Order: sequence, then C-alpha cells, then structure tokens
Amino acid sequence: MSKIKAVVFDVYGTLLDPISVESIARELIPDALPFVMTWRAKQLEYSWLTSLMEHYHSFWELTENALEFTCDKYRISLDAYGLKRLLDAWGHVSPYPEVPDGLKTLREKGLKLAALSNGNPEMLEKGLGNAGIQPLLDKVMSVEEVEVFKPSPKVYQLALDWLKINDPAEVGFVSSNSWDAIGATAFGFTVCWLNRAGNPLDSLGYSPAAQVADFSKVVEFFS
Ligand code: LAC
Repeated sequence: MSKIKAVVFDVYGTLLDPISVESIARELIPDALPFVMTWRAKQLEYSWLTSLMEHYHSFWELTENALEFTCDKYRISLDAYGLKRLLDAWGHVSPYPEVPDGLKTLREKGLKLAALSNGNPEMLEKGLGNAGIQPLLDKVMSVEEVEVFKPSPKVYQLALDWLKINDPAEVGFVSSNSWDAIGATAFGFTVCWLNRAGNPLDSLGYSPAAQVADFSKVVEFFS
C-alpha cells in the first residue's frame, strides 16, 4: 500500500475493547449483556440525533444520558456508586490483545498513526492512557474540535488537516463500526473495516477497500 502515508483508527471497539464495561455491569446487573448493548446503541443513536439537530453535547454527556435511558428501560435503579462504577469503566477499557504490537509494526513501516474518535479529549486521554496505547500514536483527535459526531465529513477532515494531505485516498482508516467504515469510505479514505463481529455490510452502496476479521490482517493490509 505504497500510497498510504498514515493510518487513522477509531477507538472504542477498534483499539479498545468495551468488554470491561460489560464485566463491571455483570457485577451490578443480573442480565448485563442486553443492558450494555442498549447502552452502547443509545450512546451512538444520541450522537447521530444531536448531530442532525446541530446541538453538540460531549460524548461523555451522551454516555451518561444513554445510561439513564437504559436504567429506565430495564427498570434498574443504581445508586450513585453503581452509576459511577459503570461510567468509570469507560476510562479503564483494555486494548484488544493484538493491538499494541500491530501499532508498533505499522509505526516501524514509517506510517503516521492517529486515533480519531467521538470521545471527548478527557475520555480519550484516560482510556488510551490507561490502556498504554497513547505513546504508540502520533496524534489523538476528538470530534470535540468540530462539535459534530462521526460520520460527518467534518470529523474525517480533521485527520486530513492534521496530516496536511489533500487526497483522502492516501490515508488509511480502520474502524470496527460498519457505519464509521462506510462514512470514512464515502469521505474518500482507504478504509479497512475490522469486522470482528462478522456482520454483513450495510446496504448503502459504499464498500470499504478491505474487510478483515482481526487486527493482524489490518497490519497486513497496510504493510
Ligand atoms: C469512537 C466510537 C464511535 O471511538 O467507537 O469514535
């Protein structure tokens, strides 16, 4: 992939595994899996809704709001300590095991590496810092700079501006979220969809350049 000058990564579900949020939830809630799935789905849904409304609220705030909705939906009443434990779990998410070495390999190939996330800067600093991933990245970019969420092209443009690259095809982009992979493809990035869950591609008429099942294949694709 000689034309690729940099690779930009989504964070949650791509570099960091939100499974630790689920393990905390298991300590507090009897049926934790649907609870966490609803929480995550609402967190994203709120990001899209507020973007369309052109009212920016930080991803942290939306995460709190989505948790409130999820507790209401499942009629679960958590005390302040329980709520804090669940929210704090977002700051202690582990990297997928193959991620640190994969990032090191890509760096050794001379590629610039960055994260581009819906998370607000404090959330990202905590999450990527605690996971030990921050030193492996040249830059961490948050949507907060443009106050709109992915998949707005304004967000993907942040990466081009930082890299001072005009042609988006020279930038590799990796996300496990199909909607993010599609948004980045529509923007013109060379996208590797890290389809860990083995989901079908959304039928919107945008095909990422590659679709792989694990991070080692991402490294192969951009090598
Ligand atoms: C992010 C979410 C969407 O990191 O995974 O941007």
